[in-house]
Amino acid sequence: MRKIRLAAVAVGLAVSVVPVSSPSSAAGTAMESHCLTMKKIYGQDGDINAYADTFCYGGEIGYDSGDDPNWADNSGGFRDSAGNNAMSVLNTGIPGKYEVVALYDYENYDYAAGYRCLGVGDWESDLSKFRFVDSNGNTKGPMARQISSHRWVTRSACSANSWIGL
Ligand SMILES: [Ca+2]
Ligand SMILES: [Ca+2]
Repeated sequence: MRKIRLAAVAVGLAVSVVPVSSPSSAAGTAMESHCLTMKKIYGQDGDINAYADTFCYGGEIGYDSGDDPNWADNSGGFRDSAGNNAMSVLNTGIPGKYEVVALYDYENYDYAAGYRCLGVGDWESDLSKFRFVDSNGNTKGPMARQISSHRWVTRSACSANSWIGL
């Protein structure tokens, strides 16, 4: 996957000089567009991606087309310091295959401790705006630097107030 990504980055840089129209005029558009830029570079590669800083900056702390029950262990797409460290997330999943990803405060996909869902092609540029919710829709702890596991799920596994992302 890494090799494919590096090739894609080169393509992305090559086309980045082409002017593109932007639908947004709000302040902070340039910052916000960085997640969109990363999304275009990755394409639909089947991954959930997470970053150490807001707006998909600060280096990618991990990416995974599978599930990872512990972002702080030594296996899977998220390891070691990735645990409790994400400030922004980007879902470059594949429609019909890897679509919705659930992000959890605790390890091992613990809905009771709190989770949030991110749809395919969506991103959330600032997790400090959100708190986790539990299976009953109750508000739980803050999301910023607290994601500890993730799993690909069906839309029906996500309550109406659990969605994040643009
Ligand atoms: Ca892991
Ligand atoms: Ca956590």
